[in-house]
Amino acid sequence: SEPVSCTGGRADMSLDGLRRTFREHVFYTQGRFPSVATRNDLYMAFAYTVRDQLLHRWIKTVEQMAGKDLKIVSYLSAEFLLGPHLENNLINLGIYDDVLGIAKEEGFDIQVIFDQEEEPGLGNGGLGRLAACYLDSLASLEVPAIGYGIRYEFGIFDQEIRDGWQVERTDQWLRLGNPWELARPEITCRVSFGGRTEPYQDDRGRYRVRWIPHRTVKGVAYDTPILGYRVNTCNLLRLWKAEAIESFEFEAFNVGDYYGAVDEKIYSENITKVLYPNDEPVQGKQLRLEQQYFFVSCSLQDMLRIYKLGGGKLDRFSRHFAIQLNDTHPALGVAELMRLLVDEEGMDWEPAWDVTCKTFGYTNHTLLPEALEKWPVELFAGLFPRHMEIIYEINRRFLDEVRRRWPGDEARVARMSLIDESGGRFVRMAHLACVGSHAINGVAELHSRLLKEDVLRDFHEMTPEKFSNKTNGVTPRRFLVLANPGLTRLIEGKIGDTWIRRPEELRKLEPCADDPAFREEWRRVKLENKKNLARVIRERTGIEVDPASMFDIQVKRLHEYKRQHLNVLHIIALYDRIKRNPSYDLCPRTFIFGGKAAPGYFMAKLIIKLINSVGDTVNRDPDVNGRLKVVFFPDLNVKNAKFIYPAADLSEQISTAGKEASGTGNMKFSMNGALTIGTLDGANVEIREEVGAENFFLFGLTAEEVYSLKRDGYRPMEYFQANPELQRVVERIASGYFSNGDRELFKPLVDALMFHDTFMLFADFGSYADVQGRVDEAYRDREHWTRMSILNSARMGKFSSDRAIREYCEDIWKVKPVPILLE
Ligand code: 73E
Repeated sequence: SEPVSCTGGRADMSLDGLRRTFREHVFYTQGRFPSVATRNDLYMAFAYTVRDQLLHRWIKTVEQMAGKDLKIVSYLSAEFLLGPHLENNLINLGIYDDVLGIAKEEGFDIQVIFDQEEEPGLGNGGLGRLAACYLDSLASLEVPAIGYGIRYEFGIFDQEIRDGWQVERTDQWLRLGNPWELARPEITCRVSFGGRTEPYQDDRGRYRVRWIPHRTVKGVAYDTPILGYRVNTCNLLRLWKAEAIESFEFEAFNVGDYYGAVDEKIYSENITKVLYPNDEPVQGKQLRLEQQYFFVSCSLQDMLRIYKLGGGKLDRFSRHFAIQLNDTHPALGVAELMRLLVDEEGMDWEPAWDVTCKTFGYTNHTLLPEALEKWPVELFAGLFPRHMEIIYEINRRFLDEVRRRWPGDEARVARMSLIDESGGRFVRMAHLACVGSHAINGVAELHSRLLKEDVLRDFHEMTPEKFSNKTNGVTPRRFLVLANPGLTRLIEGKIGDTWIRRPEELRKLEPCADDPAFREEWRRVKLENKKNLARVIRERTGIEVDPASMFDIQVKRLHEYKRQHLNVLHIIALYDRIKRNPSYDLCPRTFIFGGKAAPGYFMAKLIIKLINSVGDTVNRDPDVNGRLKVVFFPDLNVKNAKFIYPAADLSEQISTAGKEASGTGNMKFSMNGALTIGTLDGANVEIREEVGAENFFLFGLTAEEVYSLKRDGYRPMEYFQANPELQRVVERIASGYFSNGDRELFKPLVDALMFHDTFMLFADFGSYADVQGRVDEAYRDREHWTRMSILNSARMGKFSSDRAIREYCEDIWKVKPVPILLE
C-alpha cells in the first residue's frame, strides 16, 4: 500500500522533507552540530522527525472526530508493554527504507540508532503486551480509541544473570528523555483517598452523600500517539503520573510546615513510581490498590470531561464511550463511575447504574484461583470509604436479585456476593467487574468455556447472555514485518503485501509448501535468523551456539504452571542418554530459555538457577560433543524478543492443561514458522485446529484429565516408580550433579515434584519425552519439516490482533471505523 504523503513544513514526508526535518532536529531540538552529535542526539532527532509525522495525523484525527456523533473505545489497563516505537512507526508510516537511506547518506548505522531506544517496559508479560497489540490494531482498523494507564517511572526491572541467578536492576527508561510522549500539564485530575463520608440533603431535598477525603493527589496526563498501519488514524495512549497538589505545599509552607509539605510530595509521587513486577496479583499491598484507583479515577474523570465538551447528556454516555477492563486491575472503575455520576453529577442511582453497566466490558485473563484479586475490606474501606458504601449498595441490590431467582439458596448468595466472608472479609474484584459489565469474556475458547463452567459458573447461570469468547491475537506488524524482514520479503515475493492487513490471506502461501525451491528459500531465511540470534547470544552470554542445530525455545515469564522445569527434565534425560551411551543418535539441539521471575517468587528463581546449572554442565561436557546446548537468554523484553521468535524451529508451550488462559508467545512463534510442542491448553487448542493436527506436536493430559486426577488424588510417586529414566533424571538433580555436589540447592524443587506438585510434571513427563522423540525424527526430514513450517505461518491468520479487535468492536463495543483524511 502507498504511504500517505504530505507536503510542506515538518509534515513533508518526501525524502528531501524528511532529511531536512531530521537535520533541523539535530540542530534546533538537540542543539548539536552534526559533527558532535552523540548517538542519542541522532536517535532523538530521528524520533522527533517521525513524531512530527504522527502529530500531523493526530491533529487530523482529532479535528475530524470533533463534532461527530461517534463512539470511542477506552481500553483501561494497568499495563501497556509497548516495545520500541521508532522502527514500528517507520513501518506503519511506510518510510522505513527512506529513513534507512537517509541514515546511510549521513554516514551512520541505523541499527545503532534503533538500539539506542529504551523500551517503555510498562508491563509484566502477556497481559500488558496484549494491550499494546490491541492499541496497534484499533488504530490500524481506524477505530477511535484511547488507551488509559499508568506512567510508571520505573517499569519492569532489567534482568541480569550472575552465577546463574537472576539479579534485578531498576529500569530507568526515562533517563535520557522520552521523545514519544507529550506532557500535558494542563490536563490534570484530582484523586482522593481515605477520610470519611457524611450524609446531607441537596437543594432539592434529596438524600446525598459527601466524601470528605483525608488526602488528595494530582494526576497529570502524558500522551503517546499510536499510529495505525498505513492509515491516518492516530489514536492516543494517555498515561497518568501522580504529583502533589501545589496549593497544599503552598499552604503548608505558609504555616511553616515545610517538611510536612515535602512528605506530602513524596507520598503523592510514590503512587506512580514503580510497576509491581508480578504477573499475578500481590494480595493486600496498599500501594497497588492506590495505583489502581488513581489511574481509573483520572481516566473516568477525563472521559466525562471529553464527553461534556461535546455537550452530551450523561444518561447517553454509554453511546459514546465503551470502556474495557483489562482484567480486574481497573475494576474499581465500576464503583468510581457510580460515584462520579451519583455524587458529583447528581444522577439518581438507577439511571447511573444503567449507564455504568452499558458502558463497561470485562476481560478475564486467568483461571488460577489464587490469582483472582481480592482486597481486605478493612484496607479497602480505609482508602475508599465512599466506594465501600457504593459497593455494599450494588451488592445489596444484586443479591436481592439472586434471592428472587433462587429463593432459599443462601449458599449461592454467599458464593456470588461481592464480599467474600468465608474467612476474613474481602472485596471480590472479579465479581464487581461481572456485575457492573454488560459483557464478560475469556481470552481463548477453552478458557472461556472453563470460566463458564467453573470460576464464573454462577454468573454464567444468572446472565449467560453477557458471556462470550474473544481469542487473543498479536499484531503481525511488530511480530512478523518488523521482527522478520527476511520472511516478510519472501512472502511478499509470492503473494504481495495485502496479508499485513488481512492475515487470512497468508493462506495463499499454502501451495508454496509443495514447491522445493520455495522451501529452500524458506530454510535460508530461517538460517539467517538463527545466525542473527546466535550472534546476539554470543554477545550477551559468551556461549557459542550452532545455527545448524535445532533451535528449541521457551521464552515467557517464569512460573511453575508454565513448566520450564519440565523442559529441563527432558534436557537432563537426553543428557543422561548420551552419558549412558556416548554414541546415542541425537539430532543436535540448542535449548534456549528466557523470561523474568517475580523478585519474590523463590521457586521461579530456583528454576532459572537450575537452567543455568544444567547449561554449565552440559555445555562443557566433551561427551556431549555439540549435540546439546542450553542457553538462558538474559533480560527478555519486547526489544530482545524480536531476535528470538524468527529464529525458532520449535516453540515450547507446555503449561499444565487448564492453567494458561491463552498464551500469546505461542502465536508469535508459529507465525514465524516455528512448530509447536504443546499441551491442549489456552490458545494452543485453536492453533492446532488452524494449522492442522499433523503439523503440531501434542502431548500431555487434557484439562479434564488434570481435574479428575486432582480430584482423585495425584500421586507423583506412581509415575516416578514406573519410569526409570525419570528416576535417573531426578537423581542427577538431587545428587548435586549440577550443583558441585550440593544436594540442598535444588531440594525444594525436587521435593515439590516428588510430593506435592500441583502442576503434575511427572504425569506428563512420559508423553512429553516420547513426543520430543518424534520431534527429533521429524527434524531429520528437512523437506517435510519445512513444509510443516510454511503451513504454520500460512494458517496463523486467525491469530492477528486485527481479528480479535474486529470481534470486540462488533460484539461488545458496537463501534465502527472512522477513516481519517489528510487533506
Ligand atoms: O495466558 C496469559 C494470557 O495470554 C495470561 O496468563 C496473562 O494474560 C495473557 C493475555 O490474555 C495474564 N496476566 C495476568 N493475568 N493473566 C496478570 C495478573 C496480574 C498482574 C499482571 C498480569
